[in-house]
Amino acid sequence: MTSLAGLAQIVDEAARTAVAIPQLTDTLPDLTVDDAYAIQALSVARRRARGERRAGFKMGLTSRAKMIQVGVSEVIWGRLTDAMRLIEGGDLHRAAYVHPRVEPEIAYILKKPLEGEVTAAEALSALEAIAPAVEIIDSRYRDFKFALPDVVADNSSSSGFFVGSWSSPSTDVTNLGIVMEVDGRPVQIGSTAAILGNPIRSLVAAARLVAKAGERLEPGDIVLAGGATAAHALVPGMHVKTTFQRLGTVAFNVVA
Ligand code: 0L1
Ligand code: MG
Repeated sequence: MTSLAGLAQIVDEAARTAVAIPQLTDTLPDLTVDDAYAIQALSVARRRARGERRAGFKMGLTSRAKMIQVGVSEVIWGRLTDAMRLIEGGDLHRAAYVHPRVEPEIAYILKKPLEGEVTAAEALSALEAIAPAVEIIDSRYRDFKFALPDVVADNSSSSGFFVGSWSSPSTDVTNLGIVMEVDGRPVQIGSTAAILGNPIRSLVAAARLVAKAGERLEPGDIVLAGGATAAHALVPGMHVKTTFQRLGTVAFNVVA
């Protein structure tokens, strides 16, 4: 059987070269979710070895819309690096991805560590700031189709993120309206309440799930709380603008 390091190389190379691969579970139907998190860690270690730096974590499948869209019903997580962060108001290069999609999220940045079982109040008191954000997800699997171990091994589809202006950590983001527009036309409408009923629950879950992997959330980490709507496919020529009630906007252009 291919080693976990070998599988990490396969998913990492697929991401690096933007070439789609078959699902790992096609040939390894017994691959477990624990194996998949080990593959994810090894594939992100390869990025780190190329010079990318830790930026934080992303939570995935935190809304019903997302679970229905991909047919997987469990909250998952992945790792962010500095190379995944894109400049708000700037360009996204379509050629760097297999089949990118965008989804609106809330970004938290921490001023204190969070580890293991924490309460929502403890999570709130660890916040440095809150911002509107969008995540670029890009499953490296053909046709954006995968089973749970596949997507976890593939860093939970994480491939990029844009963050808007930071607001006070006391900003109430429990139920804020969100409108994502493409070329001025609304394509997704939702609320931050779609993120586990309250996005702070996503940060609580991040502290717990990351601790299971022997890690903790550190000061300076960004945590993306998860998509509030279904994700929208990106093609060159699009101008994407997402407006978050109270928090502001996040915009970018898709270029070839
Ligand atoms: O961030 C997410 O909710 C996505 C997790 C992976 C599933 C997908 O690629 O849509
Ligand atoms: Mg997401």
